[in-house]
Amino acid sequence: MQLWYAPTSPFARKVRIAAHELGLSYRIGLIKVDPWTDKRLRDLNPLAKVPTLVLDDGRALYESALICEYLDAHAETPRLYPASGTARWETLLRQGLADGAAASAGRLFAEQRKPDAERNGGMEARFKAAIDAALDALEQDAPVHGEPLIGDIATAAFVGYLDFRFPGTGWRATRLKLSAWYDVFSQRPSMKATEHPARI
Ligand SMILES: N[C@@H](CCC(=O)N[C@@H](CS)C(=O)NCC(=O)O)C(=O)O
Repeated sequence: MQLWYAPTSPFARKVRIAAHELGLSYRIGLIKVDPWTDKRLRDLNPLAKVPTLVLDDGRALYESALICEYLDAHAETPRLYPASGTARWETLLRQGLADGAAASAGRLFAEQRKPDAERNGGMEARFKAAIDAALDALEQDAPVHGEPLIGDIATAAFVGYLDFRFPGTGWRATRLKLSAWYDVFSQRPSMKATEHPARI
């Protein structure tokens, strides 16, 4: 399998963390691309987004949530998704929340890089509100330590992306449980092996 990825993408990182946790990293070759400029990506994925996973038979899968579920289903011991019941819906909801917040963070970063005259203050405020409210919700129902589920991995990818793109924003001050959880989680080999590059 090949994972087309960008080192700055929280969604690609989520997939890489999941692959690592499932013991599947060794089966996945990494193809680094810039999704905005690499023309080959759209032939694999009409949306031209990373992550895109190319299977050994040439079929391509996209959307990080789907790729993670595919990897889990093909792991020796699937374990990122509880089979049924509340635990399943809770972790899927947490994944949805963290993915949505990561998308808002990505859009905020892109907005803030525009020349001042092109920036949209209203949209920036909306992205910030989504990020803040998501952090509050994750603090209210902070992840617990143990074998990580997909919601925990998505949360770590989101928080890691915040630290990467918006260092020093002080989100931790009012989210002590989430912060303490992340400090431990970020020491896992899966997190160390997938760190975002030095700020670019
Ligand atoms: N919902 C998608 C989001 C993927 C995504 O937005 N990836 C960004 C990089 S972080 C991308 O490839 N953007 C290029 C584009 O939007 O054209 C997922 O979970 O995989």
